[in-house]
Amino acid sequence: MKGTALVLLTATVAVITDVVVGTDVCASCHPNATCTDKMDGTGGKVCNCMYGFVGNGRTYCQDKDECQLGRICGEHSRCHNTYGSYFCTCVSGYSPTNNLAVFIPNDGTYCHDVDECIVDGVCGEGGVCRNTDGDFYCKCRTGYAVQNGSEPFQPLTHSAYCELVDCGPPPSVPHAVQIPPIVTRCGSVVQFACADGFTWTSGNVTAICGHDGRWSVPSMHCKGKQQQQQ
Ligand SMILES: *[C@@H]1O[C@H](CO)[C@@H](O)[C@H](O)[C@H]1NC(C)=O
Ligand SMILES: *[C@@H]1O[C@H](CO)[C@@H](O)[C@H](O)[C@H]1NC(C)=O
Ligand SMILES: *[C@@H]1O[C@H](CO)[C@@H](O)[C@H](O)[C@H]1NC(C)=O
Ligand SMILES: [Ca+2]
Repeated sequence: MKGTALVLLTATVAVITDVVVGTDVCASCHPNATCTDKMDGTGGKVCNCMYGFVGNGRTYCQDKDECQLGRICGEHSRCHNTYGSYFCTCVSGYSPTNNLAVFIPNDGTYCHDVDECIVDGVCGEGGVCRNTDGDFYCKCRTGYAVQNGSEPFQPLTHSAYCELVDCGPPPSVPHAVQIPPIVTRCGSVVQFACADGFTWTSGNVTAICGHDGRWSVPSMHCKGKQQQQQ
């Protein structure tokens, strides 16, 4: 009660001083306050703390912590209070729509998702990028297999990567030869033929390089021609 009475008394004195001394009021303003016309039509002046400060305009104008006013920076953001002002940044995976590192939301800037897939090769060779809200992930395109991890993976935090599936040298088939061209990548087909002096009797003459990096073994049989003549 004592405190309230003192404030009321101070306020009353202040009003009287304004009217009597006039422009001297401005001389009493705090360094971080501005002197403005009173809105009550008395022709008096009043000290108001500047933007970013709160106080009585005379004996104190202290920093206003804008970050305490709720989520003024908007979604996916962080608020940073500074002396007399504040600024906003975006959390990881988001960036300000003004394309700068920091922003103040009064110009309509807000935090929006970063499309990480715009950067070429973010998923490495053979990787396919998919953007998500606040993040992204990678998968391996056909013909590539994930190594050192599993799909989907995040190349910045996982050590997984895509590697070209290559089956290596095709399998050898008894009494048969491979017909060039020999391509050993995933999905490649290699044709076989019976070697000189042998003839095909049954089975499949192709080997296919599978997604698992292994060749299918041709089921063909080649029989010696002399054997047949017997
Ligand atoms: C006024 O504000 C500035 C920052 O804008 C600050 O550096 C300065 O110390 C303040 N003055 C006083 C007297 O509080
Ligand atoms: C595989 O992953 C481990 C960690 O999980 C990492 O230390 C290693 O370097 C990775 N290997 C390759 C070839 O990237
Ligand atoms: C041989 O086998 C592959 C699958 O391994 C198949 O796609 C192909 O049609 C087969 N060829 C014949 C002639 O049966
Ligand atoms: Ca994203």
